[in-house]
Parts: sequence; C-alpha cells; structure tokens
Amino acid sequence: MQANLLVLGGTTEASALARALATRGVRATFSYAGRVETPRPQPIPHRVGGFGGVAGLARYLVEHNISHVVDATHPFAAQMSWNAHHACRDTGVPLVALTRPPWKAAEGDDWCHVPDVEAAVAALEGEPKTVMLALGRLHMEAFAAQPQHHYVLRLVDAPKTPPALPRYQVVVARGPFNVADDTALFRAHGVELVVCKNAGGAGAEAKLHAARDLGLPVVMIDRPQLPQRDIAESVAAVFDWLDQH
Ligand code: 3Y8
Ligand code: NAP
Repeated sequence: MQANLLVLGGTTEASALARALATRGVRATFSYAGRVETPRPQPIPHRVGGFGGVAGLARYLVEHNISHVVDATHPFAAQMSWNAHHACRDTGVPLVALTRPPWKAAEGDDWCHVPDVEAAVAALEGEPKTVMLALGRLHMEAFAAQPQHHYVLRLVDAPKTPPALPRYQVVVARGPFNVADDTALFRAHGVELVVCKNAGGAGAEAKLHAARDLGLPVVMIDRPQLPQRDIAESVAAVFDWLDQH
C-alpha cells in the first residue's frame, strides 16, 4: 500500500520529521490542534483543528486512506495520544509515537517533582516569591490559589483577557529557547523559582540550565499517563519503524 502518513504535530521533533518526509517525498499530512495564532509553517500539507474525538479521528483515517499514524505530540498532550491509540486500534492503522525521554535532574539541580498542576500549585504555599511559570496559557489560572507570588508568564500569544492573577508580568515568546536568553530573562525579572512540565526535548530545556546556573529551585511536573504503543526516539527510528510496517 502506498504510504500516506498522518503526523500529529506541535513539537520540535514533529517538525524535524516533517522536513525529512518532505525531503524523501513521502506522502504525509501534518496536524495542528489550532492552539496558537500562527503555528509554524510546515513543508508538507497540514490541517488545523480537532478531529472530533476517537470517532472523528477514526473516520478521518478511513476517509483519507491513512496508512500510518505518527503521534509526535507533546508528552502532555495526553488526550490526543489516548485518542490516537484508540482510533488506530479500532481501524487497524499502525501507530508509532515519536517522543523524547523525560529530563533527569543532574548535579547542581534542585528539583521538586510533583504529579500534576494542582500539586505544583500546592507546592507554592508560603512566602511571596517571584515565580517563573513556564507552563503556557492553559494552566496559569490555577495559580490564582497562590496569589501572594509575582508570576512571570511566558506565553506563545499575548493573552486576550488579563490572567486572573493579582501580580504578573507576561513575556510573549515561542521556543525553542536558549540558555543565554533564559538566564538573562530570569535575572531581569529576579526569578526565584521555576515551575515547568517534564516536556523533555531540546526546545524547552534551556530554562533548566539557566535555573541550575543561577541556583534556582525548580518545581517539575511529571508526565501524565500515556497509552502503551510503539515508541521511536528519533526521526531515523520512525523510518526504521515504517520499513517494518
Ligand atoms: C500549537 C506550534 C516547533 C515546535 C516548537 C517542544 C518545543 C518550542 C517549548 C517555556 C515552555 C509549553 C508550550 C512549549 C514549547 C516547543 C515547540 C514548545 C512550552 C508551539 C505550537 C503550538 C504550541 C502549543 C503550546 C501550548 C503550551 C505549550 C507553550 C508552533 C509553539 C509551555 C509546553 O497559548 C496556548 O494555548 C499554548 C498552548 C499547548 C502548553 C499550555 O498548556 O499552554 N505548547 N506550542 C500546536 C497545535 O496547535 O497543535 O507554532 O510551533 C510548539 C512548541 N512549543 O516545530 O518548533 O518541542 O516542546 N510549548 C511545555 O513544554 O511546558 C514553553 O516557556 O519554557
Ligand atoms: P490535548 O489536551 O491532548 O488534546 C485536546 C484535544 O485537542 C484533542 O482531543 C484533539 O481534539 C485536539 N488536538 C490535540 N492535538 C492535536 C493535533 N496535533 N491535531 C489535531 N487535533 C489535536 O492536547 P494539548 O495538550 O492541548 O496540545 C495541543 C497541541 O499543542 C498538540 O499539537 C501538542 O503537540 C502541542 N503542544 C502541547 C504542549 C502541552 O504542554 N500540552 C506543549 C507543546 C506543544 P479532538 O478530540 O476533537 O480530536
């Protein structure tokens, strides 16, 4: 069967895969949820928006004659990953996840691991601090439960409505980020603590090096539960998997 891939994107690795697929002339469609105003353009055809749950995705796979699905979404895009797992099981379309290993604390790191955003909020109990929330837009409102802090919010797009936090500063920026800029950012705002997700990958890890260099503690949110599926940890491994399926 002629390959016709669906790539569930939104990460650095997904974009690297799209470039490799374009170079090799493999037929593929790149999929965005439509979460940000101007998602990065891709060198292959793309679509934007949800599929309509498991049933909507299964219908899309059949109607578009998709031969393989590569789930290259962010490790915290758990709903999408579970939907892809179920839709591929229901339709028999082979599925592989292109993912990156979780970050591990190294010498000089001061991390406090928490299971989810709620636990990260609870971990901020205590004296007012300047806190870097490197979580994007979806979870920042939860931190209104700890109003004593001054929050530095890094967002991809300027917020349409002011965040419901008493004291904050918005920094509009999209990654991948680098250590020098993140170190300068933390210094400029007098950041004393960093809250982030264990995204893994190179596009978001600069803040961890900056935190280590500045001796800042990190509240690290561990990954959500993801389905059991084939895993590829590099673009090359995806092509090896495709050769076998
Ligand atoms: C829409 C599409 C690429 C992909 C680049 C990666 C790296 C830079 C670092 C910090 C952490 C955060 C956030 C982050 C990073 C990469 C990658 C990554 C973290 C874009 C993109 C889309 C999104 C969605 C966005 C979320 C938000 C999360 C910001 C494109 C730029 C915090 C995750 O405003 C919103 O609603 C933003 C929503 C989901 C998490 C959240 O809950 O707010 N990503 N990010 C995708 C879609 O529509 O399908 O324009 O590139 C992609 C990237 N963001 O090809 O170069 O590979 O992870 N994205 C986190 O890691 O915690 C920022 O600030 O230090
Ligand atoms: P999510 O919570 O797992 O998914 C919620 C719903 O959004 C899904 O059920 C699906 O809607 C739709 N969706 C998600 N990803 C999609 C995609 N790539 N293509 C089409 N529809 C998609 O997802 P999320 O955490 O909001 O992430 C959304 C996007 O941002 C993903 O592309 C992800 O890779 C990227 N991203 C997320 C994070 C993060 O921290 N969560 C970080 C970096 C990048 P239907 O059920 O209607 O199909």
